[in-house]
Amino acid sequence: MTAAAVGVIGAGGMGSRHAQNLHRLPGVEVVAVADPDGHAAGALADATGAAILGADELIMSSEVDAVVVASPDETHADLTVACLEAGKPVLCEKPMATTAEDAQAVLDAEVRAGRRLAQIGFMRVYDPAHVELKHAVDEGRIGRPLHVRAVHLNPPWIPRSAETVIVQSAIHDIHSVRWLLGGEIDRVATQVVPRDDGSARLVVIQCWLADERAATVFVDAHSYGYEIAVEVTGETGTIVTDPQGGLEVRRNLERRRAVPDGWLDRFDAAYAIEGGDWVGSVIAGVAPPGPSVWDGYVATHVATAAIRSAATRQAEPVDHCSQPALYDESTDR
Ligand code: ISE
Repeated sequence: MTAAAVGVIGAGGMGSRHAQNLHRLPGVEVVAVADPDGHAAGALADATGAAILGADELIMSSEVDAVVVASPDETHADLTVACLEAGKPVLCEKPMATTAEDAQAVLDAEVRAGRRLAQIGFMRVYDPAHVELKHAVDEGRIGRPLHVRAVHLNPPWIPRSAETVIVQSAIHDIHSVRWLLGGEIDRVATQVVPRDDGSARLVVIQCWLADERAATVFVDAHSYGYEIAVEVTGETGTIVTDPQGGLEVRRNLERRRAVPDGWLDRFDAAYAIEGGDWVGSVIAGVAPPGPSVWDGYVATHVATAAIRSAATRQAEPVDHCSQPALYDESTDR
């Protein structure tokens, strides 16, 4: 294949961002979009020259080589299964699934397909700051990594339950922990600090790795702006990403920095690199290079254990099946 015709399901912020990034790439055409919101679908179709189709129609269309799933979270698993059953490469936004059962269905579908076709949108693995951190850890600059501290601040936002904050926000940090430590989380303990209306303000997840290393995930669901910071402590030192970035303006006895208002701004570069990497694998006809269905599956299991722990107020084990042979050849993302 020398070109790719992509269909995008979901014309909200994320779907539009992927569509526009892909549309700019040589050899890539966004040929179809699907969204029950006719206005959003129309705007994205106008911007990219795509046709508007229903989601199932888009997946089955012979005009569509590969699909981006960026619809509401609880629809990701079914749509991804449909793509896998149709033999189409798919970039599925995180979370791959919102329940352990749905995660199992996606894993089973890809194993049945017998080849890796899906990439999951844990885009931090494409973020230049995270990539630099990962290289420094892998080069052994701080010796064996022992602990990850992930700090995830969302701007003041719609009230969300602890469950939603975990599957929608903390799931990124869960993937970061596995990626940066190169190990599996086998137990979690969650504490939720509520807001007055009962929604979650802070979600703190303490993670035990199978080999007794540790991680701490801290999400503030309603903070002052959008900030993502990661600190890795190793045997001989600590590495921290700079959550600040950008310019500091000094005047009138003040130092001021702008803070991103959300992920589309903060991870602008990551989304563009992610889309290019994924569609490059579609054109080359090879397995997707980024986070796999196995990564999406394990992250969902850690998230559901964290949700259980928030309810029981006890540490909860993370139980899931062992890694199918299809995922033996892992990527370094
Ligand atoms: C949102 O859905 C995202 O995917 C962002 O990357 C994440 O940082 C945010 O917390 C989520 O709500």
